Amino acid sequence: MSIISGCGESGAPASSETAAPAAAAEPELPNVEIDLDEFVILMDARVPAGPVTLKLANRGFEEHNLVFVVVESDSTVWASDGRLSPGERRSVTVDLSAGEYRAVCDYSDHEDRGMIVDFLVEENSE
Ligand SMILES: [Cu+2]
Repeated sequence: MSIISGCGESGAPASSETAAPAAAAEPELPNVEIDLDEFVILMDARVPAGPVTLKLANRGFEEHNLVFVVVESDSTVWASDGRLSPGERRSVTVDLSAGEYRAVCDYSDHEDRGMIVDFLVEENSE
């Protein structure tokens, strides 16, 4: 996230006008887009640690699900609520700690067909 300070405008130092909305309701979470298709999972290789909103989309013509597995322990930390129908979209909030993960569609033989991808969850260094 970039913080833009208007430089050289009025000479007055920009007071720390953060992006906090007037009503400090729910903070906007980073979006992580994940497309499911035959037979591939398309997503960024890096995901920020902490709460994020997964934007799931089944772009295929078969049903697909999604499971997150911690690579080191081979333990499932998150799974979609059942399968997504063809064309279905979902927004889901997850909270992942830093580490190496694997995203898998374990429906039918989809994993063997290629619906498996590793990704890294990392703390924001900013
Ligand atoms: Cu699948």
